[in-house]
Amino acid sequence: MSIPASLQSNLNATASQLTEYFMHFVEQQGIVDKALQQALEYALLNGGKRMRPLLVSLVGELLDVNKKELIPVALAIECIHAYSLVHDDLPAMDDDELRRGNPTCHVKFGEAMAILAGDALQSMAFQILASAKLNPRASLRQHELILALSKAAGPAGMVGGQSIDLSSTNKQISLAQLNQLHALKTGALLKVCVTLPCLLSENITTSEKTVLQQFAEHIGLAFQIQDDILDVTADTQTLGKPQGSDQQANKSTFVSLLGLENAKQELNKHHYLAIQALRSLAYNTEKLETFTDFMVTRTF
Ligand code: GRG
Repeated sequence: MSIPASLQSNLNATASQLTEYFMHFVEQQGIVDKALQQALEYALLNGGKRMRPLLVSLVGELLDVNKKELIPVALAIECIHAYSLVHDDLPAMDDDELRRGNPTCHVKFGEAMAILAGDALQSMAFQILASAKLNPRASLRQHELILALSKAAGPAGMVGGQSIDLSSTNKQISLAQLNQLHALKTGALLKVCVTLPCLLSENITTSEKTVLQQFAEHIGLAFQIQDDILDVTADTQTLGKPQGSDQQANKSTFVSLLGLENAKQELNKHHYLAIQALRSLAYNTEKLETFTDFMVTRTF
């Protein structure tokens, strides 16, 4: 299943501007160790659906944020996402050999270099946000952008979720605990894709921001549930990772906890609530609704 036609031009524009900004940024750094440069470029540029940058672009468009301001924001988030995947694939974590149908970063460049590439991508994310040339009004919010991303990525966000995930391996956990784990591990970064464009918007009200964040929480959980469903239903070629890999690692998933049918119900619930949140807003949310439908029905 490919991206819906109505989102294709947003995705194409965002993806190409992101690559251009990234390449220019990397060039400016004057990285001495070319092996490190190759590894971090591989992690960021070697495929990926660019769902987070697309979400930033769609929320920005909804709120009439200048497109130029959104690119560094989208790139900073994608750098955090790419670093998290590189570290998640390491032998000490999920020990995966394939990512996006290609060798994982540590398989291609060695474990130590993959750790460093992840570290570099993480610091680059904040450097990109801190050095972004925003318009005078938006630049007043620059520290808030950095603060929100650091919270979402850090111990009370994505890293915290990953840590709970690792410590709950081989343990029975409740649905509430699984929801909390994924709200942090996968959800925090998706939520910040909404929070950052809201910070750049000049007109958004507090209640509209709350509704958009609720929308993001539901798509975050729906995205993870669909990932768990795909893990048991899709073939290896499609996902680029071994089928049932989370089950093999003895991790609780929505499917292992609820069964396939109830996991699908849970997915439908979050899908419905995400759409309801959007429809309660006085904006044209058609594209974000299409994005939501795609996130929950994706097959890759
Ligand atoms: C190592 C600090 C640290 C955190 C890792 C997000 C994460 C935390 C690990 C990823 C594990 C995983 C596969 C979760 C399932 C949902 C998910 C985030 C899938 C990957 O995101 P996509 O599908 O990836 O957007 P692409 O390749 O399209 O960029």
